[in-house]
Amino acid sequence: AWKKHSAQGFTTKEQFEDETVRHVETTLARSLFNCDELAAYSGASLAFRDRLVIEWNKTQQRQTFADQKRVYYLSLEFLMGRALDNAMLNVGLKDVARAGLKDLGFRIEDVISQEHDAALGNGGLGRLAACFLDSMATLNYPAWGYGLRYRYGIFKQEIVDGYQVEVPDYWLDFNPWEFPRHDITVDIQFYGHVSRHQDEDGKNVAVWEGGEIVDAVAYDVPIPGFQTPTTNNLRLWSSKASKGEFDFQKFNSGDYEASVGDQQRAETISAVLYPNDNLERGKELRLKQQYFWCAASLYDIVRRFKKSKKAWSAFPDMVAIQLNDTHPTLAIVELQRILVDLEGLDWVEAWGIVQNTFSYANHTVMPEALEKWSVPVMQNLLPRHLQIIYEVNSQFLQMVEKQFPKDRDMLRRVSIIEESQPKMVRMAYLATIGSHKVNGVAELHSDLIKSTIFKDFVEIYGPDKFTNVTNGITPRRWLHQANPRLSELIASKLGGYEFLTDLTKLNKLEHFLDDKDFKKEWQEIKYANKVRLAQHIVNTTGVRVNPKALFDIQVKRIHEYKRQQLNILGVIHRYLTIKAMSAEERKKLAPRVSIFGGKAAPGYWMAKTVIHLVCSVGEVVNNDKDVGDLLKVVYIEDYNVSKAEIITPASDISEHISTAGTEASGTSNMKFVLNGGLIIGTCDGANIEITREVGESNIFLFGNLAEDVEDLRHAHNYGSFKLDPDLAKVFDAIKDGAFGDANRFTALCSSITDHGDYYLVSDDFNSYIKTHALVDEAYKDQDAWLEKCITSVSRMGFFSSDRCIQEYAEMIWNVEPLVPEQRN
Ligand code: 26Q
Repeated sequence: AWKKHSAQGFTTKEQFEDETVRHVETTLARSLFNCDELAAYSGASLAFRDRLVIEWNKTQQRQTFADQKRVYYLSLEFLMGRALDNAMLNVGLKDVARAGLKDLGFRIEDVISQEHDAALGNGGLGRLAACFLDSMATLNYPAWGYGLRYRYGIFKQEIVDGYQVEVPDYWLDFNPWEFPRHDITVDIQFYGHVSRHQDEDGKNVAVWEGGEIVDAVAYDVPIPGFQTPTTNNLRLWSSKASKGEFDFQKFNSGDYEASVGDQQRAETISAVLYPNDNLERGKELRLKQQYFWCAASLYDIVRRFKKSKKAWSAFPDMVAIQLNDTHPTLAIVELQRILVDLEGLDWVEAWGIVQNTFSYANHTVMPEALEKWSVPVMQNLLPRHLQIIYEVNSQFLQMVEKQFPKDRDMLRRVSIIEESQPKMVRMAYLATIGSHKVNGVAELHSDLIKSTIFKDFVEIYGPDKFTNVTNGITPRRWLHQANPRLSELIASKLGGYEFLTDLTKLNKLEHFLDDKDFKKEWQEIKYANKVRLAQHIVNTTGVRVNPKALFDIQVKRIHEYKRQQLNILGVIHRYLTIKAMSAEERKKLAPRVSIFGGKAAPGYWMAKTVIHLVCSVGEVVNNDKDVGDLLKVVYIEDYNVSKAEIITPASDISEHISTAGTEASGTSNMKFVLNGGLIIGTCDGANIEITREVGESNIFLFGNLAEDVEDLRHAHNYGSFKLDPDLAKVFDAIKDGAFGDANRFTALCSSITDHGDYYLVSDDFNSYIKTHALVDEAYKDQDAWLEKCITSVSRMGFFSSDRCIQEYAEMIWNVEPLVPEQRN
């Protein structure tokens, strides 16, 4: 008979209060009399954590006994944001908590905002991993995430005198959401050398010896599904000096200081997240991070498989490993090493198992973001892995040679080893050769990779190895949590919250396009969201913005290809236009607030210059009496997941204006439309599919197409560059010092005017300005605008990460959901 678990956790307000108070008084050893918001946050989190832990243990037990295939999602980034709000909503007890906290004298919003964001990622790729964890748990897939437990996440951004300043993000002071597993420790080897031995059967085996050992310690984070019985596990590895090594050295040399130094060197591996987004810089420590994490994860996965006592040939039937970009590619090599060197399988059988286990998602076509590692660096750090890579390459090239006899150039092009000085290992090729499926993240992007970086590989393997899975976002965080009032309004019309787990249900909203009360309430909610953002802006920047103005938002990592420079140059054009207008003309203009946010990689000088230009323009425009409310320009400091939850619901229009063919997908575009904002964008990434879904009349597209970019660039380089005349006026104003010392912006301007305008800012400028004029016009008809917004939201069902995960599960992973048996 089924027995109720002794600790089901609270369900009523009173029980929640009891649990929270108990944790404050005992777990935290604090008196209720000096219980501040932080203590209330801690107590409430521990109360919710207890609930999650019960489900988590049950889920893990169920998955162990189920004897079915699991997914392992390997990502160097998990941009999780806050956990408490999410946990409350997922277990369906936020209202209970709100009432309980109120009794205790707190506002739930203040308590929630005590939590430090878990910011273990840079941008889109890391947030995608977090959305996927949410969807996998919600859809009851037996899935684990594997990542690194960085001591410092992405830096905090301060804007000081209009410049970005980076501040370390030490986030682990008090983190109730992680469970250290000191008993789960893996020895990870680096450096050393390879020798050959005969085993008992006379077989020649490679042995990797010497070098140094670092310990990987597991920290587990529970990932609750939305109102499902599944709570999955995210396992993050932390580096520590190996106990054996540390003691041994101390003993050996008596040099205490040196061994403390060793200890610190070991801990450096998981100390900090590399803050580059879409830019690779071959630092040895980054390669160390990658191997440390891949080796620890693989050891864990293999150990779990071995408990099942199945034959190795069954490994791909029990294990699917998804590579989030090429960052975990060494996992491929590590599995081959385990199977051949440690488990004694023959090479060919092992390689078949490896290929059937792995799949690889590509997130970029841009050459500067493609990972390559120098052969000498790899030789030194991972000598055995380099040998395996050479062997894989040799067998691959033999196969290609048979298929394309005498095509020497083909062999040179597809070789894993680039014959440069020094030689380089091309990780995207290794990932492709070691996987059974490779996917891009939006249709255009998946087509582009097939015709560019993987063109030869499509010839070699045939087109079926390459596929598309268009990205998605979790509607739980990005609608229900970020925009609770809109979620509630939708639920009241659709008769419940089913749309949160089947987002296509939103299409029923189109039936309410004539419902006056519904529309009025929709508009009120948008306005309230804008008021909230305006409040945040005045609190943090001192700039007062009018919530009735059109909010025009671009928040994402700062990168030349994303073209924040196009946006700010357009804003300057608007400013100059306003300045040239008569008072009468100005009255007809729709007031605007241009909102920017996002971090620049600390070494990306041009991106930092863009931030400085935005701030400098804001300084001038916001204090110009001629302009008043007609234009305000603000930079929101330290854009992160929890800020996005405030910003996304407050947009009227958001900018997704990358040079066509450069943004693999984009996911904030989806978030903004799902929250009732419209988009101005280029025909790039997922914008194209958003257009297909919402209809061309509900999106503002502009600019050159991906297919024309190459020719335009070529033309620029052969003397036919013509600066757009409106843009020329903008540059004149900058050069005249209208926004402070012009020298600070020389390089930015000349990258466009003198150095080939690689990102086509000038080519797209006129189209961009004209399209913004259309936006102004459209916004004047508030009724028509509202109809566009509601229609768009109703057609966003496709962009749920649930759809996306189902596609991965069916087309790539071949895994089934696991739900508990019903027992009475
Ligand atoms: C690589 C080597 C060394 C150091 C850093 C890196 C590195 C780190 C992060 C390279 C790339 C990234 C991040 C890439 C990224 O976020 N790509 C985005 O992925 C999203 C999810 O698929 C897409 O929506 C975006 O279009 C894409 O830019």
